Amino acid sequence: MESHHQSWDELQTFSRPGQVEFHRHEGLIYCEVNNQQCRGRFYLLGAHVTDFHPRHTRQPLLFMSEAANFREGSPIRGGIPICFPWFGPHDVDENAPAHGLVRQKMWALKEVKSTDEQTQVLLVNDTEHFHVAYRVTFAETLETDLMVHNTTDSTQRFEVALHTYFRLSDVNHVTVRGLEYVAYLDQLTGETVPESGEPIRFTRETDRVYLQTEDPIEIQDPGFHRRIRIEKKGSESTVVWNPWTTKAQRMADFGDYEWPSMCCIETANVGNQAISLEPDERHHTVAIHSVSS
Ligand code: TA6
Repeated sequence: MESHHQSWDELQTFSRPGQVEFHRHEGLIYCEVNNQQCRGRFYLLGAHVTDFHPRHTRQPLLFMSEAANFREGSPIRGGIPICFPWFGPHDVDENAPAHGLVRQKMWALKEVKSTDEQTQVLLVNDTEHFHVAYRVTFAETLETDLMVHNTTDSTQRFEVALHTYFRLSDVNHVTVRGLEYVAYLDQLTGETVPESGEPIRFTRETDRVYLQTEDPIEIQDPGFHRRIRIEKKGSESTVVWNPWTTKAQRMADFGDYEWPSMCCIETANVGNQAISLEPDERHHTVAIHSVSS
């Protein structure tokens, strides 16, 4: 797993005053994006999108914890962590970091394409078996496209999740639609739960991997008078998570009272839906996030 450390001067070659600007926060470099449609922000650490605020909605789309860490070797709590090349705990190495390696490493910024209407950035990294390229388009919608390329001469398997944290008025009042007819693996009990025919409402710690689903998801948030929509391509798993009270208290980089303000809807390929690539084969996992009132 490479960690790229681009120089400040090299990054400045991508900057455009008022549209693409680089700043430092707690020793980490981030890029602030502005265009007519939205404001956005991403860190080179983990190619981590931490802010997306379309101009037509009052609240930013993404949740960020006020207790988040900003240091290499530690994931940032909130925004869109990239879980790759495994999801959750490593299946054999208990000392390996949860959710893979890339969210704790520095990525390299390769391309910035900026117009008045949108800003598209390309960040890359390399692991032992894969070249990874992450294309993010900040516009009226936020499009995230993670391309994985098998750079070895043998078949390689990986899991992936774009682990998006959404900002909510109150998780007790939201409804999640699009998964009514999909079974899920309950990560808390290990049981597979059959389709319910009902939309999701959060009443306790919720940690579910919905299997075999490519359908769009919609979060209805009456408190913010908006609906968040997640459309996806190349993803057959959807993870739904809220830590609720006890787990929130156990997470040092998450405020004890922040859990009502968020939920994660993750565009993923995990477990039985992990991806196997032949030599030189590529796969894209795409999530398109939008907000409407
Ligand atoms: O996606 C849900 C989940 O796997 C939960 O089990 C919880 O651990 C969450 O991810 C956050 O994981 P992290 O390693 O970022 O604390």
